[in-house]
Amino acid sequence: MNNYFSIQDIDSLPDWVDEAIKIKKDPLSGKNLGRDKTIGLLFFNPSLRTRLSTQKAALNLGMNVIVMNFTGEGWSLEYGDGIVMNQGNSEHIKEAAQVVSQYCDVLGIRAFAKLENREDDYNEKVLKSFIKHSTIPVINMESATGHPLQALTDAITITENQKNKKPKVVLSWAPHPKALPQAVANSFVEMMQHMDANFVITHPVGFELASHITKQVPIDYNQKNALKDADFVYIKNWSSYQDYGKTLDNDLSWKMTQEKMELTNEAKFMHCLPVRRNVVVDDAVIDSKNSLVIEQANNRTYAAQLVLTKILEKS
Ligand code: SN0
Repeated sequence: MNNYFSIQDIDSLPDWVDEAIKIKKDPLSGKNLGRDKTIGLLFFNPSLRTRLSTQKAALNLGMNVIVMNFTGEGWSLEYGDGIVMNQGNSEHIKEAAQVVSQYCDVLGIRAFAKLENREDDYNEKVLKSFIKHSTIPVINMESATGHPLQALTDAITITENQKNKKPKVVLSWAPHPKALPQAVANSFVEMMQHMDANFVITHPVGFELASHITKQVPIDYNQKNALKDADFVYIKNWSSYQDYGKTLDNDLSWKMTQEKMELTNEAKFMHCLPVRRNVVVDDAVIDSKNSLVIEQANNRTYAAQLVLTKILEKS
């Protein structure tokens, strides 16, 4: 595998999940694979889990890690071709990507959606430019439209916790004080289409995700109806795709409560974190025995380690 840009880069999901679970049982089994190799992690946005779990994964493989927060510390980058650079941006992606490629063997990039212009975000300017101009493999650590490391983590976590062969999985929108990207929801939706699951999305009217991502997945605008008999409930806020980047009416009645969880088949509660307690989900739910959020965060290391293993084995 050259790059891990989206979940389409996974050639066989069942094999990948099995391999990640094996790595989890013996995380130091590949401790020489990355010896004398360096991973560079570039962040254009904040991070806790992605940053530390990817570092941890690299360390488990014997790699060296260098991390840079680009916003405020790196030169502001220009991406346009043939631009006269007499405005604010100091450095072109062409040089930046080639220079970083000389210092590192693998590159991780986080660059969230700006939520200003849908076409710009969905063209994945930042990630695709790094992939185009780097000479080393690039890993998506949440781009404008996807978070494939999180989705791989979620596939691992569901597999580990499922009690029946074809679980019912519900992705439910939740309210949030800020406009958030669609990235986590997009990759989760794509991932569930590759799993043997009875998958339903529920959200208020106006929060439809891109149809090229949701495809045939059923959408139920009635949250309580969707939650019936669910085995896994994945909660996530996203801003509108149609009215791009807007939060519309931000209906607080969509918060996940214990009362709603009682409609489910004792469902496991999932969220990628960070989460706004008592806005997105009540304390009673996230603190319950059915909450998988801490386990999910733990699995981030093994998802990243698997991706790095695949890249190192190829290079
Ligand atoms: C990001 C998102 O894409 O939704 C990252 C999730 C892994 N989440 C946020 O930006 C939350 C910020 C907040 O203030 O709650």
